[in-house]
Amino acid sequence: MRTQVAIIGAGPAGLLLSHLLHLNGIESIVLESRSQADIEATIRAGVLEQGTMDILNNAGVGARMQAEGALHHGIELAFGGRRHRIDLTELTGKSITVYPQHEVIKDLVAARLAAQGELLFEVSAVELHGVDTTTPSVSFTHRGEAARIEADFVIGCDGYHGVTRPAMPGQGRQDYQRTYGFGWFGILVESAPSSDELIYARHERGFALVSTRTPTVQRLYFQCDPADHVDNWSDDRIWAELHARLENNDGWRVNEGRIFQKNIIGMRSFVSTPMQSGRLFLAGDAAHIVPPTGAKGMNLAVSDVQLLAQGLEQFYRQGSEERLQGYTAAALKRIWRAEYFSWWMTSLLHTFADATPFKREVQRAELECVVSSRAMATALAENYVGAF
Ligand code: RFL
Ligand code: PHB
Repeated sequence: MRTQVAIIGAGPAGLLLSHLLHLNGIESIVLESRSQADIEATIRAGVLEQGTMDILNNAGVGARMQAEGALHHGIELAFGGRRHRIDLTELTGKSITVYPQHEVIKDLVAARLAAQGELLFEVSAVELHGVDTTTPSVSFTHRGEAARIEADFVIGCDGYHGVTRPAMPGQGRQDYQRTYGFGWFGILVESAPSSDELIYARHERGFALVSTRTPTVQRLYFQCDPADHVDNWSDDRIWAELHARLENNDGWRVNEGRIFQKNIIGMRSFVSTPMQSGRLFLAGDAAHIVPPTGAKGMNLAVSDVQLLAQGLEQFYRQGSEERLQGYTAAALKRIWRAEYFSWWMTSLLHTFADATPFKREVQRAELECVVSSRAMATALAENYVGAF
C-alpha cells in the first residue's frame, strides 16, 4: 500500500488530521489498534475551547456539536462551604462547550467514512521504518495478515502508550515529567445535571468535580489514590464522599442517580521534545500529557494537528518544508502554556499528602484571591477558555 501520510492512532488527533488533510486534497491512511465500537465508546474528555469548536466547525464536522453540545459561559469554584462563579464570557468574551470526546470521535469517523477515507481498525504489531529517510514505511498486521504502508510522512497520534514516541531517535531528546501521587475516580450517573455549570471543588478530603455529559447523564470525579481499585468503592461510599466534599452552605446538593460506570485515572504532566525527527511527527497525547483539571488535553491534540495540517499543506502545495521544520517550536508555545495552567489548577484545588499546615493555608488564600480579584479571575478565565 502507498499513501502520502500514514497516521498511527484514531483518537481526536489522528482522525482530525486525516480529515483536515483530505480537505486539502492530501491522502492518508489511519491505523488504529482498537475497534471502531471501542473508540466510539471510550469516555474521556468533555470540554472544548472555542478555538477547538472553530476548527471543527470550519472543517465541516461541527453540526452535531452545535446542536447537542452545551455552551457554558462560566464555571464555579467551591471551597469553604461556598460556591463562587467565574464568568468566563464576561471576563474574556469567550465560552466553552461541553460535548463528549467520543461524540467528536463519532463525528470524525463518520466524516472520514463518508469521504471513503481509509481507516484500518484492530491493527497490531505496528512498526516504523526509515523515518529518517524521505521514504518511511509502517509495517503492521491487519485481519491476520502482514501488511505495509509506504508513505512520505508518518504521524504518531497514538496517545501516551503508543509506539511512535519510543521510535523517535534517542539522541537530543529531552523529556519533562511530573507525577502527582493522586488520581481521579470518575463516575457516570443517570440523573439530571446538578448544576448548569461545571463545579471545581476544593475540600480537606480532596478535590471533586461536577460535570455533565447530556441532559440525563452527569460526569462526576473525585480525587483518589491512583492505586485504589473501583471495587473498593460501593455506590453508597461514593455518594458519601461526594456529598462530604461538595457540602455547601446554601443547601445545594449533588443529584444522586444510578452509577453506570466507574474508573480511576492517574495524573501526570509530561512533555517530550522535539516532537519531530526526519519524516516522523508526534501530535496530541503521544507527545504530551496534562492533568485533566484544566480540561486541555483534547484541545491541545486539536491545535497540534492543525499546525501539522498547515505544514503538510505547504509541503504539498509549495514544496516548502518551512512550516514543518518549525512545527515543534510552534506547537510547544501552546503546550507549555497549557502545561502551566493545568499544573496550576491542579495545585490550587487538590490536597497534597506532603502539604504542611502553612502550604494548606496558602492554598486557601490563593483561592480567595482568585475569586475576589478580577485580575486573578481573568487570568484563570483566559487560560481556561484558551484565549492565548
Ligand atoms: P488518544 O485519544 O489517546 O488516541 C490515541 C489512539 O491511538 C490508538 N493507539 C494505537 N493505534 C495503532 N497502533 C498502536 N500501537 C496504538 N497505540 C495506541 C489508541 O487506541 C487510541 O485510539 O490520543 P489523542 O488523539 O492525542 O487525544 C488526546 C485526548 O484523548 C486526551 O488528551 C483527552 O482525553 C484529555 N482529557 C481532556 N481533554 C480536554 O481537552 N478536555 C477535557 O475536559 C478532558 N478531560 C481528559 C479528560 C482525559 C481524561 N482521561 C481519561 C485521562 C478527562 C479524563 C478523565
Ligand atoms: C469532563 O467532563 O470529563 C471534564 C470536565 C472538566 C475537566 C475534566 C473533565 O477539567
